[in-house]
Amino acid sequence: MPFQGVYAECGLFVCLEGGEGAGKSTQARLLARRLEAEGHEVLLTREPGDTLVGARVRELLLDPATGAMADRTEALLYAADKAEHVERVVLPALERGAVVVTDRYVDSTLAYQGAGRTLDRDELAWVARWATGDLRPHLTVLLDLDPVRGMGRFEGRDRIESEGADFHLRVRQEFLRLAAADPQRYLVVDATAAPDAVGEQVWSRVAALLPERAR
Ligand code: Z5A
Repeated sequence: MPFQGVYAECGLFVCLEGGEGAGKSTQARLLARRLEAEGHEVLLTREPGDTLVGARVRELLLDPATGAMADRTEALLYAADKAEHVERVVLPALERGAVVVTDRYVDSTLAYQGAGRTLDRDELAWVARWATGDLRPHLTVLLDLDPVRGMGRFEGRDRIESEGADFHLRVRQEFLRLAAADPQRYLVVDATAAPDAVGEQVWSRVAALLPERAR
């Protein structure tokens, strides 16, 4: 069954995507602060792990102690986290008219489990769409950064960060491919710029969506 994409009728759903160290959490916080200062109700959230079930799934997925896991198991665990996240956190906030800012969403699955693990793109998209009821962000901000540079921004490696350079290059290319396929729903930002400069670009695009979506 093909999915068409569901866009919430109230609230505004914004997603930040990108590789490791691209600055997603930094930008999500900056955006949330600015939205709150403008008087909007904001829900700042992330995948995986922002529900009780999701927190346990996150531990399984990212703890190096988990060791090897079949690629399909990994994909299904991320999908389970998404199902819980959308139903319990994202949708209720959108229904209240809030602005939901999520640090990662479905594109991360297409990039990491699809391009990274080389699972079939269409099958994976189907699973992720099914898990989320095909709820799509009004805007996805892709913070684009060379993975070598991103990795250099922090210490310590989880299960996925420990993958090789080729894996992370494929992930970057898939994010860029997804953004290029739907420019109206994406903003691609060069994440080598200073955080405030990146934040300004994000803000000008999000602000343009606010009057129609979440006032
Ligand atoms: N994953 C998946 O495979 N499939 C899925 O469906 C989903 C996720 C949803 C989650 O990891 C992992 O799960 C992730 C993808 C996978 N794995 N990998 N690899 P996570 O939640 O632990 O972390 P992350 O999402 O990868 O984010 P991160 O690596 O922690 O980085 P970030 O949020 O993009 O960056 P940050 O924390 O804002 O900044 C990192 C550092 O850079 C920090 O010191 C900042 O001060 C600095 N920074 C930030 N912005 C800048 C700029 N502009 N210039 C210079 N320095 C900066």
